Amino acid sequence: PVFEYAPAPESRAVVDLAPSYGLFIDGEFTESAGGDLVKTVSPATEEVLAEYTRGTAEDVDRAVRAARKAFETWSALPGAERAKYLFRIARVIQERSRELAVLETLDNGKPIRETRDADLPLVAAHFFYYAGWADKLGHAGFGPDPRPLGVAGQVIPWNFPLLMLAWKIAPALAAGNTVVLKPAETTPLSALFFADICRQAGLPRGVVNIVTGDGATGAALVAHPDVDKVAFTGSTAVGKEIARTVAGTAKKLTLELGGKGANIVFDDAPVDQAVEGIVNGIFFNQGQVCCAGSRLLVQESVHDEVLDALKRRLSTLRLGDPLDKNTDIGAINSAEQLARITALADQGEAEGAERWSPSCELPSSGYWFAPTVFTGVTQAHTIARDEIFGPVLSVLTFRTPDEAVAKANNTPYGLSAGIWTEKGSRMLAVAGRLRAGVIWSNTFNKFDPTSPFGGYKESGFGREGGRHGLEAYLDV
Ligand code: TXE
Repeated sequence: PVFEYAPAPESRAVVDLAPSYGLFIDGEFTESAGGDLVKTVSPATEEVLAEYTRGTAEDVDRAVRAARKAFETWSALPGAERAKYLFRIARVIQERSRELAVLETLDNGKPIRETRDADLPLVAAHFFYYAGWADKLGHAGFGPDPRPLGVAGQVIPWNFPLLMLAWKIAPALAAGNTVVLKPAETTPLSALFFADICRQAGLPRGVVNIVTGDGATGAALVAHPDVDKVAFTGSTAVGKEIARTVAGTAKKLTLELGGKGANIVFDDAPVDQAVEGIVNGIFFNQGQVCCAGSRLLVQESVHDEVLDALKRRLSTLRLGDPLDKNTDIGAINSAEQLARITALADQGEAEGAERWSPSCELPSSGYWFAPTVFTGVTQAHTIARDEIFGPVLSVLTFRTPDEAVAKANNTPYGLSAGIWTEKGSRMLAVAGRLRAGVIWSNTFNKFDPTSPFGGYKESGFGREGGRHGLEAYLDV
């Protein structure tokens, strides 16, 4: 179909990028001890956006020492005082949300509609929410005298750079901890802008430190002897490596890892609504979402009806310039991620599943992957088991609720699931048997700061969000 719309790209001009960035340690941007500069590019165009610093173990040490020093005063502040800083940060984020949304879209490749309407509002909401907790910790059932843990070392991925930062920094600070955070190598910019927001909000020096870099920088942070608490979101393989590093130390650990979420559609579900949920479940952020609904389990009797409606809907999605407000599908975050998605999709085809994509033209530069649906998928297929982390849906069928539950649980992961049915009793019965940390009923990918998020099995342990998210940063 041809769409009559005037492309209205968000203006790049709202983002003022420096040619290169240092590390944010002890309240100021500083140069690294020996770390080199690395380019970060726009995944949509491959244009170089800026250079950032690959932090060294020495830089990490300096940041941890700054955080340790700041902990003495920050943890001693009355909760109401910490709350004021967090409220201020939340408000500055709101004031600068247009700039931050454009920045995040540039560095990550996701559509501006998502950064503007999902990422940024949620980022501010997390700071507002945890600000509200800061002066109530002693009265909330955590125990008689809840105490912060100390210095938190936090390592985050590239799929929701600013939102993952908010999930980690807001509860840590509310509870009285100080932080050293390492953003992912392909999306360092919004964390550096956040550092500037901390300055703007008058946050005392050393409370938040941002050390950009790669896996080695993250490993140095996790292994630092003066880090009390490690929080990681990323791949299951790295999560396991971090668990090994932390084992045998006194560090506390929370891990939020991969997933292979099942979106279960029963024959009584309203088809149009379910199709919207399926599309949102796997094509939101190009499927680069740990809780994506990457497996569609559809009841056999409605398989054809649902698939026809799904394909019609996918043919209306618009792929292209992420800064265009009409874009539904943006770029894949990196060449490496694109290669991973391509290899797994090719494997799906080679193993005999049937591959389908709507006709769409992919831009000639940048990293792009067309929305893809595989039908005829069985448990034996690699694409039914491995996390693809891309816009690729694997469709399986079931006949009975028991079979749906068995298939949904037949994965090493346990992060998310969705259930589509009009029958409340079935909804509750099935939800109670799914081994998944988050279960959505007749919706998908809905997030809220009041709601704990996290996984079972190889999806990790610990919860972020809500009251549970604070527990990970408190001792009694
Ligand atoms: O993840 P990594 P990658 C999954 C997804 C994706 C795959 C690989 O399936 O295809 O992982 O992505 C830092 N010690 N998820 O390679 O390597 C790294 O610098 C400490 C799911 O990007 O796990 C980055 O900041 N830190 C996931 C962060 O870990 C280390 C989100 C994540 O990178 C480290 C991302 C080490 N040894 C990928 N090695 C989700 N759960 O949402 C790397 N890092």
